[in-house]
Amino acid sequence: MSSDAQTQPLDVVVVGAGFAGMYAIWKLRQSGLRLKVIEAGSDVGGTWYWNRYPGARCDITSMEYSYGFSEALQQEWEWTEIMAAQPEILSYAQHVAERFDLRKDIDFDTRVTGVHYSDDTGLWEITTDNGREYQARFCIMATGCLSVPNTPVIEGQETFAGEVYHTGNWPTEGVDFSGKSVGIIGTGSSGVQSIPVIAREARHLTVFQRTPNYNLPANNAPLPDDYQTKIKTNYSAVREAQRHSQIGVSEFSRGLGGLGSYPEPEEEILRTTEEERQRVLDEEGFEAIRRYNDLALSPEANEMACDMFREQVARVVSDPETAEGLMPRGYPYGCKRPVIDIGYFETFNRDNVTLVDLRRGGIERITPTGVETAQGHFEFDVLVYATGFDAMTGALLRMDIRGRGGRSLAEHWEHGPKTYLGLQMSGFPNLFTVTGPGSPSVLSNMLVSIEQHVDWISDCINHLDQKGASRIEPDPDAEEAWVRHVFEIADGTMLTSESCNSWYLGANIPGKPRIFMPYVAGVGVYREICDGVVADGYRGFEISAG
Ligand code: NA7
Repeated sequence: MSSDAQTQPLDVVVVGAGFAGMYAIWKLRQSGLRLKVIEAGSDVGGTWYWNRYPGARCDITSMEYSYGFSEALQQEWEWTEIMAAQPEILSYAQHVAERFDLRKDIDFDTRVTGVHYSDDTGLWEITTDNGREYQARFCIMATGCLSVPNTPVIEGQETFAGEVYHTGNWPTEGVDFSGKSVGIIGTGSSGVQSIPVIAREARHLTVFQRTPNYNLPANNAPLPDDYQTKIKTNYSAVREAQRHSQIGVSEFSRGLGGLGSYPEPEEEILRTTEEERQRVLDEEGFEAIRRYNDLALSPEANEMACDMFREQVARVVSDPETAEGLMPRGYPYGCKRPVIDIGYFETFNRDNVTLVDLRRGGIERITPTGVETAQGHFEFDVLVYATGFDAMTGALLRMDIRGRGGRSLAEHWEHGPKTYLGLQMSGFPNLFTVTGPGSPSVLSNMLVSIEQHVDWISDCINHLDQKGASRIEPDPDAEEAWVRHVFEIADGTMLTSESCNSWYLGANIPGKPRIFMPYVAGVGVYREICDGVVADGYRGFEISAG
């Protein structure tokens, strides 16, 4: 039992000191709550603490992917690029921790193992891997959506004799690839960002690709002065616009680059001629694919745009076989989170880069010296897994979370995650999830969704305390109805397309229920729903004393 907890239970335990946990400290302190944040890493930053792989970068403009809770903070911090790279985002997190003296409320190097609700005391009992224990009235899971790296089980992987890394758990001291040959498995965002950088450093790079992506160019650049001035002059309007937008990015960044800032598509591809499409490809290259507005609803339109994309790959990549290998096929553009890249396709024109298109014969085993595929054996000194995450539910399910009557979250989520508003689960009183499944979460600018959730949770705790109530949890019917609603509005869109194996669906993890997890209606609509629930006296929640 932590010394604090022995004498008196805490008001709140927060698990995780990424952007969500950090903001929770600032916010809950305003109400004078006694809290502790428990963090497995040695410092703040969450995703940006662990994902230090070369080339790691945000895919949303940093002026918008940043906290909006403090006018002084947003005025004083200077971003250097449109979309900041990982070191700069981590420095920002560290600056915030110092500026608001957050670290004094965080226990670092401590991984939570058990989170059990006591029916007797009505408190949450939290156990950790270093023996520290905590008790609290409320528990907030700020555990991140992409925080449990997925390393696929491949025969023989333990026999590999060289160095092994995972992009999602990169060594703090970095990795020196110079003079080494490297094999990388995975071409999602992490692979696509790191491959050009590793290729420049390593003697040779072999890329094992199972599914190519419809990547878009990042268009990153040093932060334009006039853009910075425009945002800083209008920051409160920018933040307000974010809160009522689709993905949490305001129109102030329109046209700049990054997710959510692309200009509105205005043309229907189905109305264009082959000649026009060729001209657009000449002018816009890979970006041509995002000028059309009929791709989401018409499979025919989508396929036409995909044809343009494939043609552009053939234009950029000199070797025809490699170009063919890099062409995505058989699933629509837009069903996965778009991957944005800096010089990815051009990298395959380098003499020291080899593409292994696993669609022509998959990985059979890992050997002491490389990877055996149906196409032959490939040797290298260093193996990098860029194989993604057990997204959205992974971090919660790897802790032993037990609610009323000792019922585990794993049981509650046996057939997929069930939440009310992505904020709470029935049977788990006073346990909250930040950006949990069933909320816009990974479909949005996370900073905007994090602030909304933490504000909502903080208001909820204050409401209970003011009423003299001690417990809140969702009504099972409200939870069921919300799960159905989340499913219904995603159903029929490309996001749930049969041919799409995205991590939004849990399809990247063998055995994980195939359920579309985030809420697609947008952060503005979702915020209104959450506020409406509160205005209706916490409709769908059961609040009780005792
Ligand atoms: P992703 O997007 O899940 O990508 C993982 C990649 O690893 C993807 O190309 C997978 O191929 C590949 N993969 C996974 N398992 C295997 C095996 N067994 N063999 C070969 N290839 C495999 O994760 P990222 O880390 O790149 O990005 C996650 C998010 O982080 C991203 O969307 C941004 O929001 C930031 P597949 O496509 O499954 O065929």
